[in-house]
Parts: sequence; C-alpha cells; structure tokens
Amino acid sequence: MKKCIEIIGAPTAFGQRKLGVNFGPDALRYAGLIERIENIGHEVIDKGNVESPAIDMKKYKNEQKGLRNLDEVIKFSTNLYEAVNETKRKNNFPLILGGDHSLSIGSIAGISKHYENLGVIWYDAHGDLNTLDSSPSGNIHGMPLRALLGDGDENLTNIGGYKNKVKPENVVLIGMRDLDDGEKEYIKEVGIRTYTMADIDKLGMSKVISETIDYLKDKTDGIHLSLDVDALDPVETPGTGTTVPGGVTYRESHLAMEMLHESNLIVSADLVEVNPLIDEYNKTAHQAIGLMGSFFGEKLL
Ligand code: 6HN
Ligand code: MN
Ligand code: MN
Ligand code: MN
Repeated sequence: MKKCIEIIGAPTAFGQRKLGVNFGPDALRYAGLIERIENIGHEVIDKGNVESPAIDMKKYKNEQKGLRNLDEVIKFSTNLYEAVNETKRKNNFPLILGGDHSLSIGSIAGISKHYENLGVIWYDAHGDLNTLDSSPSGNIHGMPLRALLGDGDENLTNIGGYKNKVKPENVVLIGMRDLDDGEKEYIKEVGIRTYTMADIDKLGMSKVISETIDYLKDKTDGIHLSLDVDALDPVETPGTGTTVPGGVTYRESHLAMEMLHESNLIVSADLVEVNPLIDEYNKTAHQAIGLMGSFFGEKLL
C-alpha cells in the first residue's frame, strides 16, 4: 500500500553531550534516504528541519546541575510536537529523523494526541526510562520514554498540553542490554513487556516480533516505532553516542523491520541517535537507510 511519508528533521543534540548528532537528519538525507523510500513507490515530502534553539558552546560543554539543557529541550520538543501534529492531522506518516532520543518527547506527543491507545515499540540498547533521580548522567535522552509515561519534569511530561501519552501496558522494549537500577525497578513495578538481548538470543527475532505484534495489536489503535540505532551492535552502527557491545545484528533488524511492515499496524516512526561526526564515513546512516527500506516494504523480487 502506497503511503505519503513526511520526513521531519529533528536536529537536536541537547539530550546528551556529543555534538554531531544534530547533523543526523542531513547525514541520513545525504546517504539517500528519500530516494530509497520513493523507489519503493511511496510519496515522500521532506518538511526540512524543525527549528532548534542555538547551541551556546560554553554552556553545552560545561558541567550542568540537574537536567542538562532543560530549557532547550522544552523549546525543541514543543516545536517538534507542532510539526508532527500537523503531519498527523493531514493523515500522513511522520518519519522523524534525529537527533538524540530526547526528541521522542516531542514526536510522540504529536502522535499520541491522535490515538486513544498508542502502542510504542522502543528498539534500543537502553530503556530511556530514567528520571533525574535515577539518571547516572542528567542527560534527557535517557528519560524520554519515562516522561511519555508521565514521570519527570512537568514541562517535559506536559509537552503538547497533555500528560500520560503512553500507557505502560502498550509499550514493548526490544534490544535491552544497558538498564540503570532505577529503570529495572520501574520496568518490574509497572510491568513493561521487555525483550532483552538474552531473550532475543533464545527466542530469535522472528518470535520476538510476532509476540510483540500479538501483544499490541488488539489493545492499541496504532503503533509507533522508536528506533535508536544503538540497538544494533556497534560493529554495524558505530556512529552513535552511547554504544553498548553485544547488540542486535543488521540482519535481525531487517527481519524485525520486514515483519513490522507486514503487520500494517505502524503509523509513525523515529530514527534516532545517528551521529556522523563519530561515524566511519557515514556508515551508520547507510545502515539505517537499509533498515528503512525493509520498514517501508522494499522487496528484492
Ligand atoms: N539513549 N541510561 C543512560 C543514561 O544516561 O540515562 C544512557 C542513556 C542512553 C540514551 O539510548 O538514547
Ligand atoms: Mn534511546
Ligand atoms: Mn540507546
Ligand atoms: Mn548505563
């Protein structure tokens, strides 16, 4: 089925400390993302990049107390919320290009407004379920999913003018291998469906995705994919700020994307944490684009 996909660049680096992730959207464009999706037969509209507050280098590089770059993250999230909301109002498919993972606070705020029960697949090495108290870093890219579930700084939980964008029973975590203690406790406390790397090894990706789809399909009215490229093994996607060894392979990820495409349940996606400044000749963007091919229904024959 032909889709109208709106590309929304989200050039933010305020959620962490490695500059260059703000160039992720252009790295993905220059590696050929749009042509790749158009060649499948979809219509693609590139909305360009969302406006971002300027980076004050001194402030950015310095130690900060509390939530790093909070004001900038709030402003950026609000801008992104508005852009994504507009795309959904037109009933187009938003593909949000990061940028660090804090952007999901804004993107999912713009999507969830249009659903009673949005499902979220968080494909990542990390849970991104910290609050300031449990965070080892103060980096907001380690907190977006928790903010979307309703906990954290009020400004972040209320982007878009409403709270509790997602329900814990509508979330599935895939690829987990680096969780902070507070995140582990929270996952158990509220009961979030989680596939760790050990689970993926044991079950195989095919079973992981078919279980995920079965788990979400009846209770949700649309599913958002949040794809952090650090879910993959750093050998496959080295150009990202918080690599963790022992990740998902490129082929397993293709299978996951193909199965999600076939499910026909996905309504939006974030592709985040591509950092061309710490990459090997834009390899990570190229790998990510390969995955987007499968995600949007590319077939060899
Ligand atoms: N990401 N759990 C660590 C932290 O600082 O909170 C790492 C977060 C990584 C964030 O995957 O987008
Ligand atoms: Mn992440
Ligand atoms: Mn991650
Ligand atoms: Mn950690």
